Amino acid sequence: CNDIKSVVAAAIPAEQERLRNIKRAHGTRSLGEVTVDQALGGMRAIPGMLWEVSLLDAEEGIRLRGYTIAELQRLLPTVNEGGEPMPEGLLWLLLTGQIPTKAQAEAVSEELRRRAALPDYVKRVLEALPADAHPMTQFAAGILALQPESQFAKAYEAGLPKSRYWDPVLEDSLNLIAKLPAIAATIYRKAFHGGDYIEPDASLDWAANLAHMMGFDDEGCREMMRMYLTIHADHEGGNVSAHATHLVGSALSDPYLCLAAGVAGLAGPLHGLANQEVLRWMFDVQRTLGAQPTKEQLTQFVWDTLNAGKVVPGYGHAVLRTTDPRYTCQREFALKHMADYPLFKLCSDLYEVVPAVLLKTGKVKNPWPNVDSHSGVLLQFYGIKEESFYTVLFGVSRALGVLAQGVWSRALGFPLERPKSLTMELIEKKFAHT
Ligand code: NMX
Ligand code: MLT
Repeated sequence: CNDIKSVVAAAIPAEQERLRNIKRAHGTRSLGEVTVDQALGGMRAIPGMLWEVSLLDAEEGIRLRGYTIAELQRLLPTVNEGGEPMPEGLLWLLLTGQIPTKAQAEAVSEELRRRAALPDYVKRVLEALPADAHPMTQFAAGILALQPESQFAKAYEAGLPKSRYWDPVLEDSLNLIAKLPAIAATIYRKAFHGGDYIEPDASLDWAANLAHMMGFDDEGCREMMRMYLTIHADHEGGNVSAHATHLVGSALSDPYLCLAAGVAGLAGPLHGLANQEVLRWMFDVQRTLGAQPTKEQLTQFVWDTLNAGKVVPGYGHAVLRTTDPRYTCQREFALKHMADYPLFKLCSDLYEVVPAVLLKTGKVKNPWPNVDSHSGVLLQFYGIKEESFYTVLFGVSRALGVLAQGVWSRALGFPLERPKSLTMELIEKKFAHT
């Protein structure tokens, strides 16, 4: 069957039964204790929610529905033989739990093309914003402006029973994912090409159409975009964008409201905006040290950044304790397609220099590069030069993971999320006599 909705519908009853069994058999068991340090320290490693579509291991990196990035590159359908995976195939996998056939991935492509048109009022909202508003502000506004389209919000108001929530949430999610390339491209063309918009091409897949509407029709750029939109899709549930989307969804806010919240979180410099920050920092390196800095000069530059009280963007991670496999995947792409590109050489040189410096600080838990450390190099190579736009591309991809999980959160009847907060006084009193 090539119809994604039917395949999801067929998978739901068994997963509901599985969750009931887990509750029945293990509901009262402990998943571990929570220390004061964890409560004060951003809740690191506290297991407090279910997230079915991906799982992160500190040493191995992300698995999406059980598959590593390298496995996905081998197993997901591609447009070109031996080429990069289609993000539509990943969406099928995230929603159904099964690796799709090429026909199934193409059916998702078709489904998204059918739903892709952007209402005129959304274009007008985007046009009303100042052209120099940050692209992430425009992206969040564009997503929010689409909210009147929500089928879930209408169905809920009309009294839809809880057992059917997942259906209009899936409809909303597919509609939203379908329209994100048009929102992103509208922002890009408005901000950087004076509002000279490009119509979608009905013969292209989701990622290639995004590149096309932005003004890039080179097949190399399309392949890069397919890879980029696949590898940024999900990073389990605790990262800021996923968690924000999930939290807002738990109040039964519709997918448009949820994704706008997630995207607002992605816009922070410690999260998705780091890809913009990396490029600016690398340009700063080039401006200060010239085109071919030595390793010694780079080392000093990293120390200068730290001594100025700033973070080295693109390095470190809240969970990972190794080089991010999404970094490695992009590095392999660069080695294949742009081995002699000077910015890639700088990126590689920094890989040799930064971890040792971060380790010497004695406080950074993970000195290795994350996904954002590399993505800008690829985008620059294909002519997408405006780094303030990079996080929008991250957001287009991240929608796949967080919205797919949103469908399952409703299908499995997840409750309102409402953890306990504390005050300093409460902690002081609790441990006063121990
Ligand atoms: N440069 C300088 N200092 C760092 C870095 C870095 N790249 N990474 C961690 N530290 C510091 C951190 O600020 C903290 O300092 P302090 O105690 O003075 O507050 C200390 O090292 C311990 O932090 P960790 O426990 O290692 O990291 P944490 O889990 O708190 O934060 C990040 C994780 C990702 C926020 C952090 O590594 C960072 O700020 N990295 C740079 C920004 C970045 O690349 N973000 C993108 C992450 C990926 N993404 O897309 O979201
Ligand atoms: C992500 O992709 O969300 C980032 O690597 C951040 C995280 O996992 O915390």
